[in-house]
Amino acid sequence: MNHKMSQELFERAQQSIPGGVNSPVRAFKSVGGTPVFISKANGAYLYDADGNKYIDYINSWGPMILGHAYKPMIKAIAEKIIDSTSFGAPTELEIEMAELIKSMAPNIDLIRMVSSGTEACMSALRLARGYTGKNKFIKFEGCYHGHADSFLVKAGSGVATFNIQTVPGVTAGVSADTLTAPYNDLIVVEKLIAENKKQIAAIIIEPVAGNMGCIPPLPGFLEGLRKICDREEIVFILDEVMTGFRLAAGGAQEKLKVNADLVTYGKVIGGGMPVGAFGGKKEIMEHISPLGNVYQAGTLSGNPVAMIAGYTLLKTLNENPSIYLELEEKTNMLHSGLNEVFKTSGIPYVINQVGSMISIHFSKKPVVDFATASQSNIELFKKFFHAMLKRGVYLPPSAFESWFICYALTRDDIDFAINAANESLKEILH
Ligand code: HOZ
Repeated sequence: MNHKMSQELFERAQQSIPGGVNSPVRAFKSVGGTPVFISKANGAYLYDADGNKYIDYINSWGPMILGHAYKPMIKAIAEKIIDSTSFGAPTELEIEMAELIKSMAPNIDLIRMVSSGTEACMSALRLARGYTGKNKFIKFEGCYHGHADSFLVKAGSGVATFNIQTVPGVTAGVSADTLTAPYNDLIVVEKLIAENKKQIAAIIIEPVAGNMGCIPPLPGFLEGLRKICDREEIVFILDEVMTGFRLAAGGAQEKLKVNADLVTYGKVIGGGMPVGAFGGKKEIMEHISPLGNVYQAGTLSGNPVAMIAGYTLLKTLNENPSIYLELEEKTNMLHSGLNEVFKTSGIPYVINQVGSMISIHFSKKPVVDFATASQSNIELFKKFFHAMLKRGVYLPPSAFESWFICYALTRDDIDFAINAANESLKEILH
């Protein structure tokens, strides 16, 4: 596969963009080599600047649930954009969007649109603090809730990928209010609560972790957190930036039967446009400005082009529940195919999957938290990543990211990836 144009573009990009990219993980720094520069995508396929075709197992880190350039969405955007790209004033479409989300997801009485998952989580945390009058919060090691200062403690995604222990620029004062526990560990959570009695405003969690590879919650874990939050008057925030509308129409809340006080959404609700949202119980949400004094705002919030993109995607998902069955079926097929291939290789591996989120860790032990994810063989992952890429399978360029399956993926595409994995392993083990 020729990557001449991507190499030239990467050289050029580095002259004017830090590290040549606008978000760190995509730089390929942790896997080595040159990032492929994408020129277009359609359905399950990506095309790079050199004309190479890939089957996409990232899907823009989640939002392309139906695949790229979903035709009704593109048409709706084209029709909407004629009427201007932004008003900074309310529109009827925002109400329709809010009503649609409320009809799909549980526990959303009120919802506020923002422009990214980072903004959504940052605002939800501020709201939890404003509502409870408490400052500290608990997050889980290896979970990533965007790049607001408070969340960059023991964070997953790029922070884990680049093994950044302390993020310069985040003050010790801010970090002191961020308490961390291992994912799936209720005992440590109880300990933190006992040590910080009546000081904890919120517990925030990815209900299925997707920023240290894919890590499912163990049975009883989310339910345990819910009980603790009720007992201690702590706001339970589910970060559904990845899982929302992906695992089910009602996201992880529906799929895993867990109730949140506040929920954050991101890229999915914009169909890949820059959108985020936070919503939840009226009693808490009515503290947000202009109803209450917890201030939060944005000119691009509820942007009409972003709204029509997200609305079209969510409406399709809402009206076609069979999409979720098929997404899961396809992911199960990939899972069992990869299992067969890896089983015979003798390489220690763990495949974690929930619905259409899946990942492989090269590990002997079950991967249940950040410590076990970090103990996996990262060198092997790098080799596997490049061997797959050169065969036309585009995986996340980090062992600390989930793969996302899209509906446009055909059974042939899945077979292709399984065969590519087989050949890749042979190459690596040669
Ligand atoms: N942090 C993002 C996924 N967890 C990756 C962002 C990107 O490079 O687009």
